[in-house]
Amino acid sequence: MGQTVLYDYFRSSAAYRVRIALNLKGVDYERRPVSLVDGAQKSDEYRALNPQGLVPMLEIDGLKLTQTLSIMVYLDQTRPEPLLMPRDPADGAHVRGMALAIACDIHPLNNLRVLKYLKGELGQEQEAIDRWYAHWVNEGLAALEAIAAPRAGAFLFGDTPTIADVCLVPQLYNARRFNIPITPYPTLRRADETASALPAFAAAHPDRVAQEEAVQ
Ligand SMILES: N[C@@H](CCC(=O)N[C@@H](CS)C(=O)NCC(=O)O)C(=O)O
Repeated sequence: MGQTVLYDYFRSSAAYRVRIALNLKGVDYERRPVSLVDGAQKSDEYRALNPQGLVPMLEIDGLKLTQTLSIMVYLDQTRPEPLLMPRDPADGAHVRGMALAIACDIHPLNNLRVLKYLKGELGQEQEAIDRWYAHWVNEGLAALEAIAAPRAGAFLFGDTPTIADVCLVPQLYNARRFNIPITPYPTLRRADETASALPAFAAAHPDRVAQEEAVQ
């Protein structure tokens, strides 16, 4: 079947999700860094692997997979231990809804290419871009807090990690990098703290990955 290879960038929150998921599933993988600051994601070589020019891209079981949510569904279907999406249809829909609120409604508005477009093509000042970022993150996190709170445990749903936590931790890492206060979101903070303490999450943290890259 060949080796599992993750085309990755240490600070990419989407790639961070897949690092966490692979760690939770105990899948050994090799990282191939794709430098987003150097624009390597737009190279012909990388676009031949992922025509969207986005990281991550995962080679696993002889397949080339893109889109983090699709990758996590595949991992759950092929490696069900531990399950990251509850089998119960209602619980599963709730968990996927939270993951999608992050992956489809918060993250894309604040992606590198969007911020660069605001600055370059639309000529916006950094202050306006920072306001854009803060606005969409805060609106999204406030809604997620309200959705999660009634059914949360130590994690966003119950007491084991799900794809909702796998999406949350990188999104909050990103929010902190942009100096967004996360104090108004106690349920999200609790889940973030619980999940971040797990070795699978800790090993996927951008600082750890950067350290490992530096010693290679
Ligand atoms: N929906 C995609 C999002 C992937 C994505 O947006 N990746 C970002 C990094 S977090 C990227 O490659 N950005 C490059 C760019 O904006 O040029 C997924 O879940 O895989």
